[in-house]
Amino acid sequence: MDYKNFIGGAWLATAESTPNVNPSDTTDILGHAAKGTVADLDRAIDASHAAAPEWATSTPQQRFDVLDFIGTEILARKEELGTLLSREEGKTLPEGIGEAARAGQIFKFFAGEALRQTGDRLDSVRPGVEIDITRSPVGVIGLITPWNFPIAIPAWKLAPAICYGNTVILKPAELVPGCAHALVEIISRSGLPAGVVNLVMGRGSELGPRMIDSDKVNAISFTGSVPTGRGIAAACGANLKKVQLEMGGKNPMVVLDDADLELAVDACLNGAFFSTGQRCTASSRLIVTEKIHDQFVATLYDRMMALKVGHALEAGIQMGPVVDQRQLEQNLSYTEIAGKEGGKVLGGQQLELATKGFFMAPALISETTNAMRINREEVFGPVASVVRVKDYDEALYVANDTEFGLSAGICTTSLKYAQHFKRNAQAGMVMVNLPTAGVDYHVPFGGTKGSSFGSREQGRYAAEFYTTVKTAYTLP
Ligand code: UN1
Repeated sequence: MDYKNFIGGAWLATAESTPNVNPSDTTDILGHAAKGTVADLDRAIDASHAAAPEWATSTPQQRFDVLDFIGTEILARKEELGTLLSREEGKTLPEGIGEAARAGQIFKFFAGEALRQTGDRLDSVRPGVEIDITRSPVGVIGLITPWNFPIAIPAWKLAPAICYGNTVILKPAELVPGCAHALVEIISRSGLPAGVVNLVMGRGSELGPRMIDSDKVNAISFTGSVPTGRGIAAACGANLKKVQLEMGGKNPMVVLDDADLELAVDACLNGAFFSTGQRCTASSRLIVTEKIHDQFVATLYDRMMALKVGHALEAGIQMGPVVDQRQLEQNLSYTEIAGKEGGKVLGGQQLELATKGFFMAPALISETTNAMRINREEVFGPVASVVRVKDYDEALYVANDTEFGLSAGICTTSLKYAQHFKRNAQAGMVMVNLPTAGVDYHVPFGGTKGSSFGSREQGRYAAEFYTTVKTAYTLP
């Protein structure tokens, strides 16, 4: 399969291409993806720019129809799209299908939102003058998406962009061209005018800066690493370009003595290792109070070792491979560093299975302190560490002692501690007796501190980024 770029309503091949490798079996090449050049991107920017005035004045009905068409087709094809996703990215098939369904639901949500746009009308402080406050589209938006949620994250940027009348250029991660291509192929048949959605695959380091420098691009929404995000924020700041960043996490999960042990172990198992730990919302720091600590670590270790790791498309597999060789090496190097720093490393070895893929056992690192690198830096793999603490107060302190602030969880049966944690955890999302990862599609998503920058994604709050506010005064 050749994945072409989609520019101004036409599918265009490029001179060079990149192979799309299955991380569960590196002999399985799904296809070859276009490697767009700066000239291709410029063409896509021009197409978006040209399409912007027409789409900005489209009716709520037109927007509903397009978004509803896309959502309906994704949901009808969720098994097929989920299979493609799992084959390309490596999350297990149930996870892949679940993510495809989530993408469909996101489009359905924003289809409804297109019909529910409201504004405010106020009286002026001046006699007889009326004020109305409305939201207008931002214009042309560059969307830069990561490999770990190859259909849901493009969906949660594309759907609001379309809903609020913008045009876009989607630049997906090079590791996952198949999902982006499949999604844009559906969009291409949805009735959207040519140029509203453009797909340009290629090198982020080449295309990203051009997108940010172009004065025809009005805003950038990015999900990815902190260093890249910082660079984008600085460049957008210099160009006075609206920017929204979702970056890393080092998400704490606090387990108190009074927690329901089974529930806490389930939440940590899910939060730390599902999707191979490749979620910015993963629970990577398990902060456990003294009395429950040993039993918690022993139970979680048993459950972790029982997880079936293997080919993402094989039935019964609970954890798929790591996405690629570079990420695998990073994970293994972090477990090694944690061991050298004095952590007790359980699991975490590379695995040789029937197919040649990037497999590793999940890793639990106990006896760590929050000062160790393993607790300061994001690994982005199936690696969780445990910090033993005295009591709730120390747990909260350790939970907040990080430069990140995406998601924070607590397992407790105490209403008092749950309530206090909800109020005082420095994170954009707080989970009580639930995994830190795995979020709903109809509510805001985002963090504080180094994890996010700009306004929230998803739910109605997405309007903040994808629109600009206009205040109009009238003397009738
Ligand atoms: C989830 O936990 O359900 O890159 C979503 C990420 C996040 C999405 C997490 N932007 O992992």
